[in-house]
Amino acid sequence: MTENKKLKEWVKEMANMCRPERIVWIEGSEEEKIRLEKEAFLTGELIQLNQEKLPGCVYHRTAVNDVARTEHLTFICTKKQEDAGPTNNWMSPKDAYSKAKEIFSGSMKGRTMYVVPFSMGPIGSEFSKVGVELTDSIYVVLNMRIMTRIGKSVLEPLGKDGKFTECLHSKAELDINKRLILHFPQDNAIWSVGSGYGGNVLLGKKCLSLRIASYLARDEGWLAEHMLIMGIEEPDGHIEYIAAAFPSACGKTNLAMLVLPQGLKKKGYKIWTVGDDIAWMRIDTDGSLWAINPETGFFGVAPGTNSHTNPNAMKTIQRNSIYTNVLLKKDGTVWWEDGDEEAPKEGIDWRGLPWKSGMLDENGKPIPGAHPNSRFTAPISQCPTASFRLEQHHGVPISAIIFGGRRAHLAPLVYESFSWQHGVYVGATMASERTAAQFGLQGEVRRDPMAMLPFCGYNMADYFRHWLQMGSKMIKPPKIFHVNWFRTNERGKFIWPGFSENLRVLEWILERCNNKVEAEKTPIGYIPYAKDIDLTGLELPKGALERLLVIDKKQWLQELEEQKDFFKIFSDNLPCEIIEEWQALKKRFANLKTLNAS
Ligand code: OXD
Ligand code: MN
Repeated sequence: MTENKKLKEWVKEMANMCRPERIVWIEGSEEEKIRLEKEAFLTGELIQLNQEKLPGCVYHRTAVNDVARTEHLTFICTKKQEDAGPTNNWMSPKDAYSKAKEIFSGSMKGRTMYVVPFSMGPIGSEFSKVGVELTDSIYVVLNMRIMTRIGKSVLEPLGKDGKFTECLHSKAELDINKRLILHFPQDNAIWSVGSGYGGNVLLGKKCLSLRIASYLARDEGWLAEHMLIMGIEEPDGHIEYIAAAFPSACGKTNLAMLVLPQGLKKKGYKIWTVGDDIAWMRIDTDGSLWAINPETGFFGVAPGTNSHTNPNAMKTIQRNSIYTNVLLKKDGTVWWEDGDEEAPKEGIDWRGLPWKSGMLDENGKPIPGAHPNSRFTAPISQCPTASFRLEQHHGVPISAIIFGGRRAHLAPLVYESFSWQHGVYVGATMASERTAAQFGLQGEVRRDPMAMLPFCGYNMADYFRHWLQMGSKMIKPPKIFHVNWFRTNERGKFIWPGFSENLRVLEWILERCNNKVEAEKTPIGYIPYAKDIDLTGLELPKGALERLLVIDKKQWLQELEEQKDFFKIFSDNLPCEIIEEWQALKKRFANLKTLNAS
């Protein structure tokens, strides 16, 4: 299927190590998909769902100890440890290859090795990167089919000597003690073994599009980011695009495809979804930043997705989707906590065990039917708000970059940075509080610069430097904002309703980008005057918006100390611009006599 010498040799070499029974090159056709599904139904790797209610949908369960990204088993394998930096696990390439070779050796015995050529980004676009994933999992092939462009059409432009990222995956024994997710940025290679969970094995996603891509992007002068991309069309047809970075499980998918809140419907906006997880951004000849979503699908968290939080996702996943680790109902449909339906009386849970509504564990806690990190994989093209620019090689121009985290108190609903450099500092000091669903102390603040902590493929101090340099190369850099949908009141309840209503904040952001509204200058940045957030049709308690915009000096002084502790891990390598911004913020607070401090 290919004339590419390097590809042919590499497939042969990897097959010699993994020893599959056969090798199948994936061409990407519909017939091939049906053939693979049938095969997986026979072995139980997949279960066909009720085809009347969920046409084209299938179901899969991963091993019980293999339900999330295993960050502690994820390594950046550069020759020098300092190139991976203090925030990544590091292993020397020599050790990594030798450890992984032991696990890969003979791991595909009796299995088929699928060769999946894929393109991240429209085939042939200047933005795009080609990868080839070798895998012994049909589930992986079918997911890659939704999440990326795969098959013959990718190999043609690769030609005889085109470059590609080598992506090797084997489930091996699905043993957590023999699991490694290894990145070799200097070899443009990824080796993942011992897992079947999406984030570890769909190698085009986090591994290539963020870790390897961020490394390539630094060398080639662009940005690979953990960001959604969406367009907001005004009634006159003009569309502004924004890119937003929030840590995992903070609502990127919901924001990317929001529906208009009732109260703003008459304004006639239209939302366009470009992507919900990854943005690749380049400076174009016009001196501004343009972005593509390299993916073609959503790999979204099911629990909590419903017709209130995300009606467009609910419409997207009714057909041709893969459901993983949700509850399987007796009628061959699926269910998850905080979805649209009441819990069924019974079903088979994500572990494959009989489940009854109201079942409790030994500590008296409800036993979930779906795993909290259960997922749907669905094509973006099925999303009612899918952008018409998804296949355009140029991408979309970005007017605003938004950073955000989950902070119960500190950060106001929204603020605008003073400059690109200040915005990079805002992104570099991003943080989020752990929720009950995450391991660790509830409420504990976890620093997650640009939401890239688990995904930056090189030293994060150099990553900040790269961001700073990108700013100086742009004639019209996007403005940088910070949002926090999660401020709570004294009873611990969210003050801002979130979801659709977030459009009211995006509206202000775009007005600022177009110099249409004034804003109040505070030490942390510009915040809206309460009158400038359109609350038409939204019943907020009196004074709530003002409370959402309060900046508490005491809390910020404490935050500055915590940031200082975080910076220490980068020692001398932290760019001086970041330190300057920290000092300037401290000074602005010191010079302040009074502030609307609570
Ligand atoms: C994530 C994801 O973990 O997108 O960020 O799956
Ligand atoms: Mn993500």
